[in-house]
Amino acid sequence: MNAKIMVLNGPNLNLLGVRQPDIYGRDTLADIEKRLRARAQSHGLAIDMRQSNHEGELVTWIQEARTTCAGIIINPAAYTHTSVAILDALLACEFPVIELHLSNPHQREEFRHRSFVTLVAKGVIAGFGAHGYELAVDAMAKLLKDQGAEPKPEKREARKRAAK
Ligand code: CA2
Repeated sequence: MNAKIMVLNGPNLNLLGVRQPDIYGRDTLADIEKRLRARAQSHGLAIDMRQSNHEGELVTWIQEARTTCAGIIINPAAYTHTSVAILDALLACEFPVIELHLSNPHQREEFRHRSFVTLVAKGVIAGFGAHGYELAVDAMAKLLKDQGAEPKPEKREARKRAAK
């Protein structure tokens, strides 16, 4: 079976394509998922894409991914800036985490400049709109390929950063 990547989307991202197209674009989450599935397949990967408006549900899905997936791509939306619970769940994962944003939070209000998830993310993709999802799956495919060649101690480093 193909390795599976969990693609998680946080609160209000179910409104994509419906409101605020100037910031978040015109694609719906379903449009994005369709393109992402094809892109993942081209790398020999499967995706499991989900969206929730609830922090606890996202935490439960991250825990589920620990045993079913090879990596997580996550757009935590507003929880990026607030959620220690999501950070802790990701810290318990042994696989690569990629943080993703449609907009570039660093060009926006100051409260969006801090990300808890960044402490555990291998990398961050931000500001490329819906195309960022495909960039993230390309990056994940490369990470997993490289990881197959040489296992990395990256989680230990992330835990050290989070403990500071
Ligand atoms: O740029 C991103 O992807 C964000 O994660 C989006 C979050 C925001 O809180 C982060 O700072 C950056 C907001 C998602 C809200 O999505 C909507 C989509 C369409 C209409 C309204 C909200």
